[in-house]
Amino acid sequence: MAAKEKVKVICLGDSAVGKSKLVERYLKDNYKPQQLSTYALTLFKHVDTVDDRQVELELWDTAGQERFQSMHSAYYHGAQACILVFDVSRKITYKNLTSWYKELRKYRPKIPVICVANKIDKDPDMAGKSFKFATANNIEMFFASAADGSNVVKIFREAIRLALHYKENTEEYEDHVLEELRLHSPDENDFDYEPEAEDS
Ligand SMILES: Nc1nc2c(ncn2[C@@H]2O[C@H](COP(=O)(O)OP(=O)(O)O)[C@@H](O)[C@H]2O)c(=O)[nH]1
Ligand SMILES: [Mg+2]
Repeated sequence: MAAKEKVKVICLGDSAVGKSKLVERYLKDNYKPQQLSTYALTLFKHVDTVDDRQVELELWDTAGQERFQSMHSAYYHGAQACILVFDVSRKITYKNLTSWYKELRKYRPKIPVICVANKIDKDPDMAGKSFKFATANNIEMFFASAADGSNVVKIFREAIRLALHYKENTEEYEDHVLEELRLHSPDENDFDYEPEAEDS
């Protein structure tokens, strides 16, 4: 049998929009988080079948750091797709998509993004509405409910599909160069874990 393809997909969005619930819904019985406390993230490995191909998914979920409106660069490193979530019942989480998207693009300029309007069970009238953020950035948009499971599996499979597509159509050296450029351009907004570096 051919070796399994591997993809890394990351979840982004404000605190309490339902990222972890969506992941949990998707993984169901396989929900075994590996907490990496250093980076404030949770990592899941899961094998899924998409278009008759077995894919080893590495799914990254935040574990609190998103409260600071920014993630460590390691979170973005090597990601091939991003699921960007907001809560339809809290407008601010929609507004903040812009800053999440900006940070994502700083590290991963070209990876595919899926925008998820979650908690649609709370406000079914929102379903079908078009959201400027998604149309303006030409991002695929899904309405979901982690509570009742609507669209959840579909979203993750679509993310895997897009990640595979990205992997197959982006030369590895190009990806590498983009990341190197990023790593070597200092940015004052970079999060630094060294407490010594804080005051100057
Ligand atoms: N009604 C409803 N509540 C949800 C949904 N998804 C998540 N929640 C609730 O929202 C809260 C935050 O969810 P969580 O997954 O921890 O959000 P995270 O911080 O983005 O990971 C929890 O109380 C969830 O039960 C949903 O689709 N519908
Ligand atoms: Mg969470």
